[in-house]
Formats: sequence, structure tokens, C-alpha cells
Amino acid sequence: MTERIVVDPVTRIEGHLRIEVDVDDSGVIQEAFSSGTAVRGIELIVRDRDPRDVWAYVQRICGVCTTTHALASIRSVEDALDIKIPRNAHLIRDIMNAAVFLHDHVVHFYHLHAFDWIDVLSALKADPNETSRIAQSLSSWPKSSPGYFKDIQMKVQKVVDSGQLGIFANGYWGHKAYKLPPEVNLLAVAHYLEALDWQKEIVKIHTIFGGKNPHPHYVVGGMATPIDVNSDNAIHAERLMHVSQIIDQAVEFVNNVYIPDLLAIGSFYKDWTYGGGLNNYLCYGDFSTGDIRDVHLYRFPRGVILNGNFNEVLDVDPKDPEQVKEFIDHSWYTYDGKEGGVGKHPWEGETSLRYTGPKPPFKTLNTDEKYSWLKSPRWKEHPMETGPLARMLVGYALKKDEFVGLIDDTLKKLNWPLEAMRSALGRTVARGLESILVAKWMRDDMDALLANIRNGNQITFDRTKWEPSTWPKKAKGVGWMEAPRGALGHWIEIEDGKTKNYQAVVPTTWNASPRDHKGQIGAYEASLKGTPLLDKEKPLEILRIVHSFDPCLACAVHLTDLESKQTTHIRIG
Ligand code: NFE
Ligand code: MG
Repeated sequence: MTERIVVDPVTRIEGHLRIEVDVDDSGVIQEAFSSGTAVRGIELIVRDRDPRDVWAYVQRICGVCTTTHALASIRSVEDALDIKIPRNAHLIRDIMNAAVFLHDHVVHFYHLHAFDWIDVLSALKADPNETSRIAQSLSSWPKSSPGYFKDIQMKVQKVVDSGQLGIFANGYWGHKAYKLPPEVNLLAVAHYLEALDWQKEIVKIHTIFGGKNPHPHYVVGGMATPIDVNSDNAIHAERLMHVSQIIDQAVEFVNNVYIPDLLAIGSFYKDWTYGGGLNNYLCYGDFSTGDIRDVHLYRFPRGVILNGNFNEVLDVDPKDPEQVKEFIDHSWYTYDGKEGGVGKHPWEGETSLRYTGPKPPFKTLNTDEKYSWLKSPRWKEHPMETGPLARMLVGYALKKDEFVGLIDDTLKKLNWPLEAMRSALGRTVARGLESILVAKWMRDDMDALLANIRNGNQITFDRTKWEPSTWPKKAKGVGWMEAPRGALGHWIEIEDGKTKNYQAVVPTTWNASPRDHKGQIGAYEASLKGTPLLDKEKPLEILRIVHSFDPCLACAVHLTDLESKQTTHIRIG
């Protein structure tokens, strides 16, 4: 006998995600189903628009990865039209992308994922002297006195005494799956609050280089923000120093707060190795030290690991019509008016809402048929996991020094074999480890930018191919990148200066995808199978595993219904 458990909506994510699982009598998950339940989005409304404007529309796919869709979009147009951007523009774009990574990863760890591991109410029982001792043994971060932690404890006590838990409401406090001693819970709660302050600083990099956050400005051909160290009408020396300072603070926060916390918390949970999933990993690669089209210069390397075979990293080509395809057999779409059976490469892709069968609302998902607004992207017809774990493992399998050093060192600290990385906690650890790398690269890129400027090169934009009269009649391009949640691609077809077709295949679409034409499950679904739930009424383990991917359903479902039919009804409360 199995019982169906429904978690809807999954909170502390972006967008609308529903998870259904079948558990057996002993509480072990036998089957899992992942569904994006709200339609929104963008792919259709950019049709016929000027390709130079598309970034501004598609950037609105998401307000969490606040810049990634803009960057993927301008890269797709620049690829189609063979536009080379100035070196400074490339550096600024990478610094801005690095800022998104660090912002996302820190916010995810402390504000979205932490409460799957940390019991806030237990922090009230902590001895602040002991918390202080632990904090000082972990790092040199200055806020670590007993008085500081006592104040935090009183703050939390006040919230609890008020009877309104606010940001701490509805947690599974007291759940048996929580393992941290009260003192470590208090440390983590203190850093939860500090990280709230920190995250508003790092986004200033976007406000300086892109004018605002979220949704900073980009431009096809470079960056929209001019640099002139001596002018108040451009990014001048003082602003550049401000960015530089924020980068130093970011490096410090990652190395002295985030990573020590991650490893301290991880050490209490290292035996909980559920949540692994597919064992297939996909990376497009990014953060080139040279031209963005030179894949060999990527600091996040490109490649696929299939069936956990670390001895071979397979080549990936987003332009190959046989590699990346999206299937819709279990998605509320049609292809050429049909229900599925074929996959479409994004250049031939179709976003059609003509499916007339049952859609939300529903009691439980009709999982034999269609059950999600997400399509099912596949690489050579294999389901893939994408994101921090994929990036760290592909770098490791390719024996890149930076990756091998970090992973081996961490495995030693946790007394883990490599296989243990294939877990929810491993995914969370990988996200922290890549933050160390990204923070370092951000510093290096800023130093390179400052050196260029010192040498008199302030150019950030090249208008050689700005005018559509210089473009070919027809062109196709792909903008690929690594976004915080994984491999992101935008495919554009341009004709007569207009956008003819546009498709985005997004990290969360890979990870949260439903079953495909062969019945193969997606990464979330695979990661949940086999996990025991301690309390079916409070399925903390489901949240722990699904959150380890940092879901963004806003990104994953990014189309629009032009007929404005009601497709879903959401009741809050
Ligand atoms: Ni809406 Fe996104 C990232 C992109 S999602 S957050 O990272 O691209 O899957
Ligand atoms: Mg799409």
C-alpha cells in the first residue's frame, strides 16, 4: 500500500511548485512527481520585436536571478550577428554575474534552505558563551562575543513571546530530523540576520554597473554604462573603488561566515546522504578568461557526466539539433497540435497552449498524463541535473586544480567519500564551494578591469553592428551561460531585423522537469525516491531535498497565455 502526500505550494522558493510523493507503509518515498503549477512568462511576447530589446523583456522572467536572462539574451543576439564585445564589457558582465551567484547562494543558504537543517526555537535554549566559543573556533569573523549572541537570542525570544513568528512562522520546529545542538542553531540564526544585511550590499555592484537592481541595464554590443574615471556623468574612480570594496567584503563573508557555517552544520548531517538523484550532470560552462566563444577558456568548464562515470566528460553543443531537446509528453502543451512523442531542439521549439485536457486546479496530479507547466529538457534524450553540484563535479572529473583541491579538502573535513557528494547536502556543499571560486574570479576580473582602465582603456561598448542594416537577412544564435541554478540557454532566430522565434531552456526546467516521452523522471523526482520520512504530517525531508536545488519556478515556466484564460486559482490562507 502506498499513500500520496502533497506539498503545495513549496515555500521559500521562487514561483509555484507542487510536489506529490507516494510513500509506503514504512514512510519511504517510492515515487515522486514535480509540477510547476502557474503559467506566466515571456517566450511568445518577444516575437517580432527588435532583437536588441529582447533582453529587457526576458529579464522579467525572474526577479531572483535578476540579470541572468538579460545576459543570456544579449549573448544569443551577439552570437547570431557575430558581434564581438569590448574586453571591459565582458569583465563587467562577469563581475555582475558573479555578484548574482554570491547573492543567490548566500540568500539561499541562510534564508531559503537553512531552516531545513536549523531549528530556530532550539536556539532559545543555547548557552551564548558556548556559541561564542564555537564561533571563534570556526573563523575570525569579529561578531562573536557572548553578548552579541545573547542579544540575538533575546531578539528571537521577543518574536516568539509576541506569538507572531513572522519570518519564522510555519517551520517544523522540534522535528526529529533536526540534529544541531542549540548553540549551533543560535550561531546560524545570528548569521541568518547578518546575511540579510549583507545581501543588500552586494547588489550595489549591479546598481553601479547596471543602473539598478533587480533588472540592471544591458546592451547588445557591450555594457550600457560608460566609464570615465574623471567624469561625474559616468562610472568614475570613486564608484569603481566602491565596487572593489564590496567585492572584498563579499570574499570575506563567503570565506569567514558562509563556508565555516556550511561545514559546521554539514558535519552534524553528514550521515544523512539522501537526495542524490539522477547521477547525470550537465554544464554549458562560463566565466571565460578570454572570448566568451572560446569554450577552452571557461573557468566553469563545459561537459556532461553520464551515469556517474567520472572517467569520461562528454562534449556538449547547444547548437547541435540532436543534443538539447524539449519534450512535452507530460506537460500541458502541444507540439504541432499533437500531445507529444517528439522532442524539439529550441531553434525549432514551440510554446503552444492548445492542450485542452485537464489542468489545475485538481485534487492530485494526473501523473499518467500531463501534470506540469514545465517542459522536459533532455540531453541526447537523457534527463540531467544542472547547477552547483554539476559544475563542481564536471570540474573535478576534468581534474581542474581549483576544483580538485576544494573538493578533496572538503571530503577530508567531512570524512566523506566522493559518492557522498551525490546527495542533498552534497549539493548544498557544492554551492558553497563554488562560491569560493566565483568570489575569487570576481576579484580577479575586477583587478583586470582596473588595470585596463589604468592603461587608458575605458571602452565598454562597440556600435559597429548596432544598425539592423548591417545584419544578414536571417540569423540564428544561442546565448548560453551558467546561472546560479545551472545551465541556461536562450535560442533566437532573427529574420528581417526582427525576432522570429525565441526559446529559453532554464536551469530549473531541467531540474524540476516532469517525466518525458520515455517515462524517464526528472532530477527532483529522482532525488526524492528512496528517502524515508520520519513524520508524514511534517515532510521536512521533502523540503530539504527539493530546496537543495534552489528551485525557481518563475524561471522554469516562462510563457504567456495570450487569451487570458483562467488556468489556475490560488487560494492563500
Ligand atoms: Ni529564477 Fe534562474 C537561475 C535562471 S532558474 S532563478 O539561476 O536562469 O532555474
Ligand atoms: Mg522555454
